[in-house]
Amino acid sequence: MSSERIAVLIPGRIHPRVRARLAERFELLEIDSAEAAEALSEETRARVRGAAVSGKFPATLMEALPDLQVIASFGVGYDGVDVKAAAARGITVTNTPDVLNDEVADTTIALLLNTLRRFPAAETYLRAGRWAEEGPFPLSSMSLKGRRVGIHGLGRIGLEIAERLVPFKVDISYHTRRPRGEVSFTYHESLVELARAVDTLISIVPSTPETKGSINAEVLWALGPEGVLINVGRGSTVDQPALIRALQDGTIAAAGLDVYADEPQVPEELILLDNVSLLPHVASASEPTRNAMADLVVDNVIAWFETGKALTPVPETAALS
Ligand code: NAP
Ligand code: 8YV
Repeated sequence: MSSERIAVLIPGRIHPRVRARLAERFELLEIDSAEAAEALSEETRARVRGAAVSGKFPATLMEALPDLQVIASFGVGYDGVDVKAAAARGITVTNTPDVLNDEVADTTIALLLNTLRRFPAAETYLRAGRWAEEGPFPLSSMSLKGRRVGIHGLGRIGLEIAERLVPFKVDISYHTRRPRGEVSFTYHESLVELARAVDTLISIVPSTPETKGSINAEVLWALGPEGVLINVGRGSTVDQPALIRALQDGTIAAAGLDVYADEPQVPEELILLDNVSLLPHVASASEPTRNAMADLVVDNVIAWFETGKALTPVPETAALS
């Protein structure tokens, strides 16, 4: 195929399957990070026509690669890529939607149950020998039974989460900017209205200027003292200091988090709380799902150079494909 000598850049770390599969067909160039473009000569940078990235791809790197046509981003969320700059330069950006929906939805249910029923703490108790020495682990004060669950973001993953919750016989409602016509779940026009109506808020929205800090003190207050927040979307959508205060002073009861404001940093105040369940951004992190994501990254690059069309371009650059 004609793509054999096309130069594709990987800035920073990426899933090994992306590197291995790209190396079979393309000239692979690697730099330590998106800020290290000067490690390549001007002549080499001028040859780069594709890129695959997990994380940051700033406008400065696009400027350093004058012939760049496509950036294939690993993950469904692509907030690390400056898509506005890419669209302005005519560069197509792709992401990895759908292939991770089931894994992320499954993890969300697990995190919800862990938060309510404190299973990780119960296991730690057993492993420390305390069951035999001190007797049964304390009863959990919370249960999933009878909860009113609100989903913030009923997109590809949010819908999978909602459908998994149906057999748990909980009441389900949601907030998005526009109601999803085809579902029977109750729609709320604002996030704060949703929070007021439920006692369990699951957030699975992208990181955008609009969602930044949207789960704030007012929303947490509306969720109330029985309230539980589960965040599997992005850490930026939560006002993290406000959440820590709300967990410390009983404004809400508990939180289950997979994502944080400044990953991989997790504030000590959160780690010290026993009414939180914390995961290190692992919602999609099984080998089969990460392999499927890696394949979609590579298949997008191949499709672009073979057909001039990407498989899963992000909406902001879809018109270029
Ligand atoms: P999606 O299909 O695009 O769904 C996004 C949902 O959010 C839509 O329902 C959208 O509805 C809603 N939304 C967007 N902006 C909103 C706003 N300002 N206010 C209220 N609702 C808003 O995306 P997805 O595939 O489900 O993924 C969602 C996000 O989950 C990703 O972008 C990523 O950040 C995160 N994620 C995290 C992990 C993890 O490992 N923890 C894994 C996968 C994904 P409207 O457009 O109608 O508002
Ligand atoms: C990945 C994610 O962990 O798809 C996403 O948006 O947050 C996760 O599936 C991440 O993108 C890979 O670093």
